[in-house]
Amino acid sequence: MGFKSNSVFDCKIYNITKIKNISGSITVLQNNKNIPFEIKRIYYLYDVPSGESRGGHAHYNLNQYLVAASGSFDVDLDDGNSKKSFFLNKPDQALHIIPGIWRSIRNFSSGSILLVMASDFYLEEDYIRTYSDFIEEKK
Ligand code: T46
Repeated sequence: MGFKSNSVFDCKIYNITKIKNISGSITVLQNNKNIPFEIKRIYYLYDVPSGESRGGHAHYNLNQYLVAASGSFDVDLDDGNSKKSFFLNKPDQALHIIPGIWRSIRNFSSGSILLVMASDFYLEEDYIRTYSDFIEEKK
């Protein structure tokens, strides 16, 4: 496992326990318990206009859990060889994106919220923002 060899087939959706009762549901993520990396940053995307897409980059080192906290969207992953798409629409499911994967997120439903748990702080130097650079780096 590593930036160059990481594949879209290593990115998976994990089911997280939903604690449900008559007054609603709660889902919990805890470091060293049910997430395979230590969370250093949480951010969320919202107010995405209809037809807009996000992402369009890869990371050298970042691990992320993506959750549809509300609504739904499609996540397209590309490792330079293979592509795989995921549909997220459940707050008790998380998509793990490992380093070395190009991603685009599209088809945001109205009012949707994309919650991201990340393994590191915001570092612009961890981004590859040009697809041709990504393909070069994966060789
Ligand atoms: C990813 C997808 C799902 C910050 O200042 N701090 C942050 O932690 C983040 C995430 C962004 N920013 C700034 C940098 C840009 O000026 O917010 C602006 C938009 O960032 P970006 O174009 O990277 O946004 P997305 O939605 O395309 O990508 C983000 C994450 O950057 C990325 O890691 O996987 O969400």
